[in-house]
Amino acid sequence: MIAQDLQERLHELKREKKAVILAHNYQIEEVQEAADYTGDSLELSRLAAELDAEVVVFCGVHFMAESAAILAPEKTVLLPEPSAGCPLADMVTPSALREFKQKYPQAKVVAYINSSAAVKAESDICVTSANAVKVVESLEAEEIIFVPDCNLAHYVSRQTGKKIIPWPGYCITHHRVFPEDVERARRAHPDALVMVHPECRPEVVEMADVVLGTGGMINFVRHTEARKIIVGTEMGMLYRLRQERPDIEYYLLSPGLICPNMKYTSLPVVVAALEKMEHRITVPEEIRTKAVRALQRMLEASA
Ligand code: CIZ
Repeated sequence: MIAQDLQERLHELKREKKAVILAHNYQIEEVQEAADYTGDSLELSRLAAELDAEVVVFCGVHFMAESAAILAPEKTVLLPEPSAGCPLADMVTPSALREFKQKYPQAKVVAYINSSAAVKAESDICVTSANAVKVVESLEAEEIIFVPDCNLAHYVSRQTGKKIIPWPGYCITHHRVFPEDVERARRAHPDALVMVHPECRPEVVEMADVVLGTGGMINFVRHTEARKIIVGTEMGMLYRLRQERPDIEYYLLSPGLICPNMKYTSLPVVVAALEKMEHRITVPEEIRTKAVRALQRMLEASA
């Protein structure tokens, strides 16, 4: 099918199935264009719960669709491409976390939203890159186990001064950026601002002018007077930023900033998902009730 036919078929299917298409900021252009809403994983999961739809097609990776299923258990949540996983989320398992917790019985467990439902269920509270500093500041605990991203854990400990015990996980895409990439990009665009994601290595974060998650980056460009920005996050974000502020010139910090899992979803894959009503993501109720508690605590702490 050609692109025009695919768009039409998608419209038909959406009406027929009472479906809504949600696309993460890192999705490819054609998927972001076809989506009803784009955003970060938490924004999209909240929309999944609030929107008047029976089916939610979550164009992103597995943990994101799981978060939608946690917050919207009465809806059918589809992940169009079942192999779209998150290596960072896979770096911590519930059993390994349970074992780790025994070493630090006094510690509170903070789970980055990039984790499985089962890991969230083992945690006291969740965070996103946008609210991690505020949420961790609100905790009274002396010790905090932070899973699974050690770079975000480091950033939060620097910002809050809290004692954080990091889990040794990392995002394979952001961790691939080095200080030399920042130097090279600054040399090529000396009058551009450097904006990076806190999943980058601490040495990279240290060199940046602005450190924000994807939602924060979108807000930032809405208001900035900067005309050139070097962007240190997954390349799909450039499309989203251009939609918001087309007058700004954006440069990707490093050609390595591409998440293969985010690129598996294409328009034909989304259409096929709705046609076949695949691949349904569900969370067992005993895990969901615990995971939703950790998410709700985060929403209260970051309100
Ligand atoms: O939570 C998200 O959506 C991710 C993966 C990154 C971000 O900064 O928004």
